[in-house]
Amino acid sequence: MQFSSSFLFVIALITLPKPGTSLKLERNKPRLEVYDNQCPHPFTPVEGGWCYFFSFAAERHTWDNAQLFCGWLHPEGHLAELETFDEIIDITIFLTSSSHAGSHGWTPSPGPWIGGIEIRDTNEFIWTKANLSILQTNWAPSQPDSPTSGDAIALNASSTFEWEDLPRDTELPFICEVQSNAPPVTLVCPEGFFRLETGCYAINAEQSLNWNDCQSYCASLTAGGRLAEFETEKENYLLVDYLADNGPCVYYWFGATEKGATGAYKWATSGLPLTFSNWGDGEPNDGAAESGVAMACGARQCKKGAGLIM
Ligand SMILES: [Ca+2]
Ligand SMILES: [Ca+2]
Ligand SMILES: [Ca+2]
Repeated sequence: MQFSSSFLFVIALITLPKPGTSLKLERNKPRLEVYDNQCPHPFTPVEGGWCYFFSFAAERHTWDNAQLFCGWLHPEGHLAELETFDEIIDITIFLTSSSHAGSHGWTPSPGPWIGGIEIRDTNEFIWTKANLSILQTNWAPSQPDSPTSGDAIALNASSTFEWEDLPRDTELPFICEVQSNAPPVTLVCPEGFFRLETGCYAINAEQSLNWNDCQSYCASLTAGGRLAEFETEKENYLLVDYLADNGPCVYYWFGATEKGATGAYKWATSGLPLTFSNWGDGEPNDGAAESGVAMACGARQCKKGAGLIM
């Protein structure tokens, strides 16, 4: 079976090794510099487009009171929710490279609180404001381990800000968050890439390559290049709309792949399960192992792409 196949990809893994943390501190997108008026007072702008408030030790609260405090600081304020790999990386790099832990009286740990809580006593956690399951984590070894129901997540300022779960009535410092004010500053993409709100991408509709060869080709174009992995549903639809308006109507490989012949799909480089999907009717339907996933532009749907592997 011969399809005209194409691919798209995102760029730039910048590796920042941090010995002693279980989180591999690497970035998969260029980092947004701090910009003027990024954050409302008294929030601190952090590279990556984030706005946080870092409490001092005198402001120690239970998790619930810390959440209230964040709401008093700003109508949209809430305990920090680190929903994406990028956000975890950005805040962890910021905290480990600044003197916050000492100057804010956060050590000895535990603390500060962030905005994740446990569902009953299941060891499953959600971001409360976003009401999202927490899939991308940075737990310290052996965590979560608290037997209390409805525990919450604290960073450990004494050990590179890895996460631990603690009873919510523990009084700790905390980190609040608000959305940044301004539109993102210009993200400079490598030559040949175009920019969308969610990153730098390129498409190649000229060559027919199988999924593995596309992945290799992406890596050859720029440091960290890879088939696109959609961290959010928004990223998926931004690319779908872009392709509908700008790309030829072909199948486009992206960075989801099957592990074995299980029908379970993950993002290839992060290893995270897909948190949303947009399968076409009857998909996925390929019985082969390690199938890649492609988008069919006309239907604006994902199609399992074994037919593209030649
Ligand atoms: Ca956040
Ligand atoms: Ca628990
Ligand atoms: Ca714990």
